[in-house]
Amino acid sequence: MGFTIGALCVILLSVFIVQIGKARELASIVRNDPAEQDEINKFQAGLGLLFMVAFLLICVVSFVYYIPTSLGWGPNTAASQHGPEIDYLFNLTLFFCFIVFVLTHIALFWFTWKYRGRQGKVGLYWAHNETLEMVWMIIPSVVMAFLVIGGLQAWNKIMLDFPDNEGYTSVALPEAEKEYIEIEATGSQFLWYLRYPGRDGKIGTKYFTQINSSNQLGQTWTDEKNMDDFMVSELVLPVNKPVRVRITARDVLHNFYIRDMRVKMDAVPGMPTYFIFTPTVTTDSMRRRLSKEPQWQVPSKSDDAKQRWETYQYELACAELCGKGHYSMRNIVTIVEEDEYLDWMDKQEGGKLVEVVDSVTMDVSYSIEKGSVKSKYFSYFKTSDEFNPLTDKVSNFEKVVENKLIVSKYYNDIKEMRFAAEIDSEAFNMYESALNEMAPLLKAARLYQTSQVAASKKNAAKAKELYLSLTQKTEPVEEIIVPENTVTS
Ligand SMILES: [Cu+2]
Repeated sequence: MGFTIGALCVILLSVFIVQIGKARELASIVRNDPAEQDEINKFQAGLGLLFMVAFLLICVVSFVYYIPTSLGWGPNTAASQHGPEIDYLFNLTLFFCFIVFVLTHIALFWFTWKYRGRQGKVGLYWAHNETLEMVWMIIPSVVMAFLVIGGLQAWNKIMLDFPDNEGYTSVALPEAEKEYIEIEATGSQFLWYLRYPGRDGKIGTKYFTQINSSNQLGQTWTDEKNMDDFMVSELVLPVNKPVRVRITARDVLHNFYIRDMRVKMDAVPGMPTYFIFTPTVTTDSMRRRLSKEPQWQVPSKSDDAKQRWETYQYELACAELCGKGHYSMRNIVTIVEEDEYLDWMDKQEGGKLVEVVDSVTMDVSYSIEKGSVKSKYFSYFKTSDEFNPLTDKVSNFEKVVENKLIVSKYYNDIKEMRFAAEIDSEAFNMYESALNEMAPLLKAARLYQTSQVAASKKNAAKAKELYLSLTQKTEPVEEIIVPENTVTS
């Protein structure tokens, strides 16, 4: 309301000044007084100078005012490895533009003041001036060359692709050099299809003729690489690991944009593009960074009980106006530590263990519940009566997942036992060291491939052995409370 009234006042005032000026001008023509005409010109040019000062001041003040929300300033520094370079280029461009902006505005209004109409003064006719033309061509071209070459160098560095033939490989979790995670984002009116490669680290092939209501990307089911690919609505990525996003579109132009990561690339139908970036700030650290800023210490719009910084999320948005539902193409991006990432991967892969008790020996063993794996491949064939071309591979895949779930079960059981034990007691330390021993087994179990069924089975057996040695050793100890669901044999 206040703003509307203010704006209205400004408009009325300007109309008033213009009308007064017009009336004076008309009066001077009627009176035919040249001196008065000079006075009017002086007044108008003076107003121009005043406007210039006010305008430049407003520009500077608004810039300072918006610093807390400007990219590359205040808390909004980039959260990816290449980001600071882009911020630097933006600021360098801003610096030169600011100088040109101020100088040209001063020149514009100063000239209207200095060369305002005066009686007896005639304008000078200047056909051209070579020195002047040289100056206004050479200075901008040097500055432009400097900016463009700097930008090109940064662009080439950022867009350096990972070639397959130089030992770069896409994996589920990069741990060595030349390893990266490849994910796929497909723009579609009006949502993003986000696909992860699963434990094999390879995105399966797709072909547009295969697209139907239950196969939105057109994945080809004869390709083994598709078996573990899963689709998500929220991007979760581990911190400090290189990510290559394969960007495609199903219908019209879209744009894959993660502001905080300084990632922006068109999604073009029929022409895959890509962007490589390494997130360097987890969502949690970003929130902590924002918590120090006064404008983030206010109640959150999405959750009254929380402060604004507590609900901050990185966001993937479509940055190409692609139709009337364009605004809905936004997904949350969460950057987490490696452990959390692996836990999340487990949830996406799915799978459920069922307990099997041998009726003779009463031995307990575990196996996977058929159809509990959650990848796109499994959910597709769960509801479709199409022939599954990879039936034998499917059972191997389920075996590998089963072995992981077994290791994971033992790991979590020991964790619970440690939780129940008194901190720093003998039992606690024993569980602690068992967990340390178990951790690499769990990690390996998460990354075994279909071709490594035997290895994954051995791995699970090792975990079982470790678990049994522990429970058998601790059973007689009285003060240990064994949780109800712990299985002993
Ligand atoms: Cu779009």
